Amino acid sequence: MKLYDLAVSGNCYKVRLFAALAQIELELVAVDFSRNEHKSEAIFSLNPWGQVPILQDDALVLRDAQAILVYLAGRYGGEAWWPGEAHLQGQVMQWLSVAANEIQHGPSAARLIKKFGANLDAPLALRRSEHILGLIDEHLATHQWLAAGRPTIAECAVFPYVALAWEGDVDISPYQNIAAWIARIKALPGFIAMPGVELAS
Ligand SMILES: N[C@@H](CCC(=O)N[C@@H](CS)C(=O)NCC(=O)O)C(=O)O
Repeated sequence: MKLYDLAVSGNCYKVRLFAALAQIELELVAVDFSRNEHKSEAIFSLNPWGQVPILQDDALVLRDAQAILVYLAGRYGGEAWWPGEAHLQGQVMQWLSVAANEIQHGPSAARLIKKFGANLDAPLALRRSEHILGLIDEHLATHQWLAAGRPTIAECAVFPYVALAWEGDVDISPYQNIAAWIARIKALPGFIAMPGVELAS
């Protein structure tokens, strides 16, 4: 099973992290953004959006980190990561949507601006970051994990850009419940790092 991948991408890390935690073997295919490979015919033929991550599992090709997490967990990860009960699936989905929306337009956008020079609205990204981080922190004041009372793919979707927020000059030190949750995730067996996210010391 192939993952078309970029090492510094938080979206790709969502998938790499889940595969590591769930012990799912992936063949990483590095896509060289410095050579614009993500806009090559080869990539467009797999994903017309010209973005990574892309998962290729035999004849199946999937784009979007959240969709890939649902597929991998449902097909290979067992109920631990993607519960069978509809009400728990709904709870996990709430957080996958947060990862694709509020986090993408908050901490992820702030990082794109600061680290990669993206032409986006920096004050807006910072305001959005504070808003969503405040909400997550409030939720984690009464929950150990985001959904279902155990670590699920919701953690894999939300964790990367929260842990990488500092690279966008987003200060996460006021959020003590988030700090504790980050430590719990880093303590999970199989946890892996990425540039900007260290292993637990
Ligand atoms: N909705 C997608 C977004 C993927 C995405 O934005 N990927 C970035 C790398 S993190 C990318 O390939 N950007 C290149 C581009 O948009 O042209 C997901 O969640 O996977």
